[in-house]
Order: sequence, then C-alpha cells, then structure tokens
Amino acid sequence: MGKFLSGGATRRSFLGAAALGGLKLLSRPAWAETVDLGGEGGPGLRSLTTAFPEKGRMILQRTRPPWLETPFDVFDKGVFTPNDQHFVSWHWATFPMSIDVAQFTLRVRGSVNDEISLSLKELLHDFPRVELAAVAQCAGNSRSYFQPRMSGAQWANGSMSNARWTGVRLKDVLDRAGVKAAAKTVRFAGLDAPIPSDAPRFAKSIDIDHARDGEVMIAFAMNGQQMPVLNGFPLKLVVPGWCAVYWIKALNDIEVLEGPDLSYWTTTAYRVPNRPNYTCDPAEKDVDLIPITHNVPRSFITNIRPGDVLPLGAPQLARGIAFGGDKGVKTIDFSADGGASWSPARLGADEGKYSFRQWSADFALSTPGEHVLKVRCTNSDGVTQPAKPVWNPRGYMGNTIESTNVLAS
Ligand SMILES: Nc1nc2c(c(=O)[nH]1)N[C@H]1C(S)=C(S)[C@@H](COP(=O)(O)O)O[C@H]1N2
Ligand SMILES: [Mo]
Repeated sequence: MGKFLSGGATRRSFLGAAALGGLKLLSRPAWAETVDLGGEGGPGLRSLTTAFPEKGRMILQRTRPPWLETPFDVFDKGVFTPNDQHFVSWHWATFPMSIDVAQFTLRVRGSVNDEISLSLKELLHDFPRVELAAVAQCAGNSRSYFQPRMSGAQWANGSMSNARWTGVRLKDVLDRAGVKAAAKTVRFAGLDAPIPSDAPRFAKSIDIDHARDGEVMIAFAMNGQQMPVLNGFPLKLVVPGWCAVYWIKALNDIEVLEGPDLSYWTTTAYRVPNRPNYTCDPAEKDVDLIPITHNVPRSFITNIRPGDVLPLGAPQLARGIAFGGDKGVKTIDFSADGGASWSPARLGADEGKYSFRQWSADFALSTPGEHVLKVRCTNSDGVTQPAKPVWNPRGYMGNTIESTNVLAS
C-alpha cells in the first residue's frame, strides 16, 4: 500500500474560499499524517482497520484500491451512518488523495449550448441548495452470502450507508449549460483514472429525463460536513434510490450524449438477469442481462445477532433498519417463527423515502432451542423482499429476507 498524502491545508481552504455557509469544518484526526497500511487484504481477510484517513473503525476488504465495509453494529445506533464509518469502494487506485480546491472544476460538455466549467465557489454560491436523506448501497452488498459463491468483493451487509446529502440540483447545473433538444443520456466521471491506462475509465450514465428530475444532486456535503476524500470529496453525484455505482465520486466531468452510453460500464459490467428479483439458476447459460438500476427493499435486525441466546419466555424487543429501495417503506413485518406467521412492526421517524427507517417489534420465545427471526420490508409500490434466495452470476442486488438464528433457554 502506498502512502496517503496530506490534504489538510487545501481542504481547509475550501471552506475559507468558498464559505460553505452553515457547514462547519471539524478538526480531522490523523488526516495530515502519513499512514502506511502494510500488506494487502485477501478476499478471506476481514480484519478491522482504523488506518484510513478520515475513517474510523472499518472492516478491511481490500487495501488498494480500498474496499472498506461499515461494521454492522453501526446500524443499530441510528439511521444516519457517521461519515467516518460510511463504507468505501473504488474501482481504480488512482483517485486523488489531495485536491486543490481552488483549481478544481466541474465540466459540463457534449450536447449543450455552452460547454461550461464551474469552480467549487460557483457551485456553492450560484445555485439553490437542496438537502435529502438517501441510502447509498453498493450493488454487490451481501455478495458473500450468495450460494454458490462468486468472485468480487466479499461484502457482508455493510456496503450500504445512509446520509443526509447537501448539494445543488443536477438539473440546475444542466440548465446553466443549456441542454440541446437532441440530448438522450448524461454520463458522469470523476478524477480517478484506471491503471493500466488502456482500461476503461470509470463512468456511469442516466437518461436525460432522470438527470433533470430535480432529485438527482451534485452533493458537496454529507451529514452537514465535508465529504471524506475516500467518499468522493469534493463533489459526489447522488442518485436517490439508485445503486451507489451511479453515485460518481470526485465528480468532475458531465457529458451530455445524443444517444445511448456504449461504454464498458453500461454495456458489459454491472448487469443482472432480466428476471423477477434479478434471479436465475446457477446452471443456466445465456441469461438475458440488463443494467442494474434502482435499489430494492431491504430490512435488517440490528440489535440481535445470529447465535444470541435469549431468555425463554421473557418479553423481547427486536429492532432494526429498513429501506424501500427507490420508494418509501410502507410496512415492515416481523416473524419470530421462521416466517410461518408475520406481524407488523412499529415504524420509527420518517426521514424521507430514500432514507433508512428504524423499526421495532415485541416478541417472546416460548419453547427452548433454536428459533429463526425474520424481517421483511414492503415498499409503497407494494414491492416486497423475496423469500427464495436471490442469485445471479456477479452477486448483485441481493435482498433475500434475512434470517437470524437464535437460541431460547
Ligand atoms: N469516481 C468514482 N466514483 C464511484 C466509484 C469509482 O470507482 N470511482 N465506485 C462506485 C461504486 S461501485 C460504489 S459502491 C460507490 C461507493 O461510494 P463510497 O465509497 O462513498 O461508499 O461509489 C461509486 N462511485
Ligand atoms: Mo459498488
């Protein structure tokens, strides 16, 4: 692993120069220090690390480029994931660890009346600010539970995080450039570049109507603070309700296309079977694949862990988080008998339809031995989590109903 370089001074001047308004820069422990992370983490290695700049205790999946998973206990503490425990994923190791905020520009080019280059100062001052809570979830979240297993990041359930994002509307920035009538697609890329240089630059795209829906955001802050560099400082595209693969970090390039995006990341990578729950049989060949798009409903028990021993007959509380995917949570159902019977859980505060939502349910286990607890989310479109395990060749979009095995005694 290489060494992280200091970026403290440039980041601090970002606030000074651009006056982030009500947002305050907190002091950043160890950010300015050089950190040597030592050896590489293999797929089986899941040690905890605190060695990454601006990051607290994280599960180390891979060192370079980093894959850092949010430890699951974090999700029991509240619906917003602290910035220093928001998961991290990068495709290429060449993203910048130090950014000159005075020089940084966001370019808008392609099928527009005026190609523009916006400084951070312009972005912060010239456009109305918007705020929205939304879950960022890697399409490969929970891949390590797929059976049979496949290669790729062996995420447990922690390559997801929820934040309140502050930024400007993508629509307003596109309007400044003046999108031409022929525009069909908008493609986004960031400051990272691949090694080797003939590998495809990471980029994702969305339809022009989606890009102008007023919700897709160019965020410059999360949870009221600047974004950690590893999470996309200084700008991150936020596509509420869509998989985090679309949430381009260190965003500096917006390209308006007059046709479809034919790049590798859309035509070849990040594709799932065109089937209910994106699920096919492992033995099947030549399954029709479509691009991954929006999130699907999920729910988790956060206060009881597999293998916990619960007192026989005593009143118990189960608590957890859920999200509706691209729609709000309608109902959460809880089962203490392995899914034979379900009852509605209580819902916590509504932080917006793209946010995690807390839930809780009371239960008691009246017979000694093993019991299976389950939780199921249904969104406002009536889409619910499948009981049959989700499986596809790349391990994407897992949202099978979670089971937690416990013992009563
Ligand atoms: N520039 C850039 N943006 C990117 C990526 C990347 O490799 N480069 N990875 C994407 C993927 S697959 C995920 S899951 C999220 C991870 O965002 P996070 O590290 O802030 O959690 O970033 C997305 N945006
Ligand atoms: Mo991802």
